[in-house]
Amino acid sequence: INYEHHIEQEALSFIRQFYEETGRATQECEERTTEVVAALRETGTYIHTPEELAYGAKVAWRNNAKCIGRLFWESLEVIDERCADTEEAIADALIRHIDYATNEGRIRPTITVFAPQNPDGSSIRIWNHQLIRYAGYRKQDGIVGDPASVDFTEEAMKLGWRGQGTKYDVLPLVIQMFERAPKWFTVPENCIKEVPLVHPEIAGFADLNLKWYAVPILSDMALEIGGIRYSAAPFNGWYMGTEIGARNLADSDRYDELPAIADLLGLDRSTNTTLWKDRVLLELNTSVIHSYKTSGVSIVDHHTAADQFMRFMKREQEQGRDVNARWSWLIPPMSPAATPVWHHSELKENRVRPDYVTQERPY
Ligand code: HEM
Ligand code: NRG
Repeated sequence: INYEHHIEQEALSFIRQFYEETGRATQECEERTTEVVAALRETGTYIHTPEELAYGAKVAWRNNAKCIGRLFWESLEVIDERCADTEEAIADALIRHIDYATNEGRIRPTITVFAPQNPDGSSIRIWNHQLIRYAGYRKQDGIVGDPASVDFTEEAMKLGWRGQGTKYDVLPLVIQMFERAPKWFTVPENCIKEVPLVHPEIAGFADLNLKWYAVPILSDMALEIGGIRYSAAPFNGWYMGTEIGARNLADSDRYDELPAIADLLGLDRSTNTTLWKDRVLLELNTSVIHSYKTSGVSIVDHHTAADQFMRFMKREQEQGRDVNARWSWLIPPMSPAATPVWHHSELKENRVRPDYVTQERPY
């Protein structure tokens, strides 16, 4: 297929959707359409207005098939940093994003959008998976820290970064502009909010010295709007407790903390039939929700998130829109059949735009 023709189709369908959904005049829509087509034919690209960009980023969230948190799509805060034109300016904007989104714990769903990919394919890339994430170091007898971060950690070290070597070293920001060499930047410690895990009833739980960071800020996906690819557009909401308690700290190929917690609780690990893993998961997830709440950091439990998702589906249907959904991602990893989402395995995923899409790893 003709690439430019493809962009033009995407652009026109987005402009039409924008004017229709936001109740703007058809006269304006026609003028804007003419302008976009002319820009595309002359330069191979076009520039979204700030209003188009903000609307596109919100609709991309509304459309994302894997996200259970979409009820709040209209409240996304969109920060336009398309003018940031050095690695330093981008790093500063990322640190402002972390500060603004963290908001002392009252997390604000936020996206910062940098300049899009050029027609020649060159682009800005943030190498981090999330702006805040823990390093993982391969050692003789296993991995220290987050095994999911081992490859990225090695890249950061090749660039000259050195961590302290703890289980919870926060990784640097790694920014690459176009074909230049990537540059790394340390995130100031006072911007990074973390939550030490305690348990509402089990006093010894705090001695496990478990913790997690407050805000998940995905930074490796592209935001696609109207044929334009924003290859650097980090976004965040708040955590659903199970992401931390049933996956990050629990998976045997992540922090693998279940056996240590079982021993603290005095559970019999010699047989599956004691359901020791299930009992540990319950206490660990109780601790995650309790600790975030008592630290004043926004978090949602999986039952409430599932209820919110059902309200989202109902509202979308009332608006006459299809809900794009990947059921296997929408069901939570704990007690999935105890949530209403379980009973909606008929949900379908389609190719829709705007959307957040995975992109090729830059390293
Ligand atoms: C995925 C919850 C906000 C876009 C997810 C997942 C959860 C979740 C539980 C599955 C993650 C996994 O299994 O690894 C929430 C909650 C939010 C929120 C509780 C609170 C407001 C947002 C926002 C955006 C967003 C603000 C974008 C503007 C996405 C995308 C994915 C996702 C693109 C798929 C990630 C991937 O492919 O790896 N969300 N989300 N979410 N969410 Fe949300
Ligand atoms: N499971 C990942 C984060 C994925 C996105 N989750 C969100 N997104 N809640 C983890 O770090 O555990 N969000 O934008 O809020």
